[in-house]
Formats: sequence, C-alpha cells, structure tokens
Amino acid sequence: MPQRRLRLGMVGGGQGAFIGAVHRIAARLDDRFELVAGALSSDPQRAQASAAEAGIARSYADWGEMAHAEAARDDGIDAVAIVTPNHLHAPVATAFLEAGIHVICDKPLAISLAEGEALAKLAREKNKLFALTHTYSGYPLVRHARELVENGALGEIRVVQVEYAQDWLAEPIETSGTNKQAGWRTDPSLAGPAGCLGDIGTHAYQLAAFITGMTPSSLSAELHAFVPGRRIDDHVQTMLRYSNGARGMLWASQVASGAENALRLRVYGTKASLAFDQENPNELWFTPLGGTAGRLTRGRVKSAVAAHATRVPQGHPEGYLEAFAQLYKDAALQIEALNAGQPLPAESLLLTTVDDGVAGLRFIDAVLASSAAEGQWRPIEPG
Ligand code: SOE
Repeated sequence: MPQRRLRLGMVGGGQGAFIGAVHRIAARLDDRFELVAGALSSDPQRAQASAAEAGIARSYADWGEMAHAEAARDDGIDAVAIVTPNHLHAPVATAFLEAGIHVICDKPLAISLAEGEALAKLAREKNKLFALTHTYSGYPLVRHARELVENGALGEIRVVQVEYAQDWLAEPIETSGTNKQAGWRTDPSLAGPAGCLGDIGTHAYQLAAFITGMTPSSLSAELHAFVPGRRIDDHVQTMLRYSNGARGMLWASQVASGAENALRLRVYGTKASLAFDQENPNELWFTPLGGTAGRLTRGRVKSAVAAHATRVPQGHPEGYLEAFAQLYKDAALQIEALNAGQPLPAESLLLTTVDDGVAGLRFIDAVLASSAAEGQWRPIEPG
C-alpha cells in the first residue's frame, strides 16, 4: 500500500464539463489520490466556484501559474489531470512536465502528430509518467481478451471489426450556444481537425490495437459530416490492412440514431473469435471454430490481469467508472515507482501511455489524408 495518497491537480473540468467529474471520481475510487489543486476554468470566478464544489483547496486562475506554484511547494501536486478541450492538451502537458510533474491526460493526446511526438519525447526526457485515459482498456474483460489473443487462443488473427456508435450529435445542438460539450467538440479551433474521428474513433482504434496487439499498416477512409453546416466530421468509416495479412473495418459515428455508447469489437482468428460490447462490459464472448458461443464473465475468468482490474465479487456489475479508476490505479503504481526510482510494477503495464496517444494521432493523420484523396489507401506511419 502507498505510504500516502498522491496529490493530484486538475486543469479543466469546471462547471458544465463532463469528463472532469469522471476523472475526479475515478481518481478517488481506490483511495490512491487526493485532489488538492486545480485550474478548472479559464474564467477565474467559475474556476473558484468549480474548485469549491469539488472540494479542491488550492484554486488557480491560470494553469501556467499553477504549474510553477505547485512545483515550488513542498506539498505540491505529484500529478496533474488534463481534461481541457483538445487544443490545450499539449501546452498544458508541456508546462507540467517542464515543472517536473507527472501527467494524466484525456484523449486524443493532441491536435497534431508533431505536438504528440514532442510530448512523448519530453515525457521520456523528464522521466515522468504520461498516461492517456483510453478508458475502455481499463475493463477487466478487455484485459482478459488481450491475454487470450496474446496466448494464441484465437490462432492467427484474420479479421478485426470495431465500431463506436453514438447519437448525441445527430442534430445541430452546437448551434444552441448552451451545450458546452457539443460547442467545443465541433469547433476545429478547439477540437483539432478530427471531430468524431478524434473523440471516439481514436477509442475504437485503441481498443482494437490493445486487444489484438496489432496496428494496421494502411487504410482507406472516408470522413463525413451529416449535419448541415457542421464544420467537422461526425462520422468516419475505414478499411484496414494489417502486415500479417489480416483485414479490418472501423467505423465511428455520432449521428447513429438510437445508439448510446455502442463501442463493440469482434476479432476472428484461425481457431476462434471473440466479441466485446462496451455496454455489457461484464461479459465477453469466446467462440471456437465450429463450436458453441461461450459467455465468459468477469467474476469467473481465471485471469490475473482481470483480477487486478476488479473491485467487487462475481455477479456484482462493474462498469465505466471502475474502468476509468483502473487507469488511475495503474498510474498511481507507476508514479510511486518512478518517485522511488524503482522499475514500473509488472501489473501496472497495461496502462495506456503517451505512445498510444501518438499511435492514435498517426491513425488520425492517415484518415485525414485518405479521406481528402477520395479514399485512396494510405500508409499509417509506423511508430
Ligand atoms: C463524447 O463523445 C464522449 O464523452 C467521449 O469524449 C469520451 O471519450 C467517451 O468515453 C464517451 O463519449
């Protein structure tokens, strides 16, 4: 057990935001972090009010000032959680890494590949943690699925089908001026050049890569905006080729009427297939070639990686917040090791990192290029 709770700061996530509150719950769930400082909004009054609501003692009006002030304190923060709109991820992360503070950042990593690569380099130079919160890799059964593939239970992978469907942007809600989420996520100056692609396409891409252990070598893609006047894509579809000969498809859409948060993956190998549905994360389907579909449940799989990511006994559903908390738990293990100059604990190594973020940005770049060229096949720059 840790000797003390790690001190966490937060940038972004003030009133009206969604993901900041999720990070706060996730960070506190396993009692490894206490939230002590924040620059929760660029509006000083809102920052102060948001910090008070979240029980955060030190509120800053400016994240640059927060990085300096916290680095100078004996009881300054160990890590910062960055939950701002995408365009601020790189500048904020740079300031905190420069100040010697570990970083936990929401996805996508940055708004360009160059920014992402610079962050990866800086984190390595400073020897600081840079965790990227690809939530869905925190599920016990996602981790178990990865292990099944790694142990050869599926044979050679042939087909990867991944989709992420939501409907919350099916109408032009960003024009109301009152929906903060929709406002920044559909504004290219804040979200970057990728809309649905960056917001949820990167989750689908990361999930497929995490479970299969493979990233595609090339793709053919189309980005589309269904909602008239929308300045950014709200739908993406891609075909994928892998260097082992496997083929895949990835589509993500935020205009899929009726879909809530339907992130689904199917992987077919020469010996068996598996299927995972994020909306039912306590089960995983495994079906051998010519055999009967098997429903694996979180509480019953014999798996150390799943056990490490589990909190309550079999039959008691765990979900999104626990998956998110798992990333914070693994981050805490790594921060403690880094602070003590020790090797990272083996059980924490499935934590998604800045390199996963860079891979996501390479995917975004290839999709943007292919879509602009009417779906021409484009290489995905190797990592
Ligand atoms: C909105 O589309 C959103 O909140 C994403 O930004 C998150 O990353 C995803 O986990 C849920 O949906």
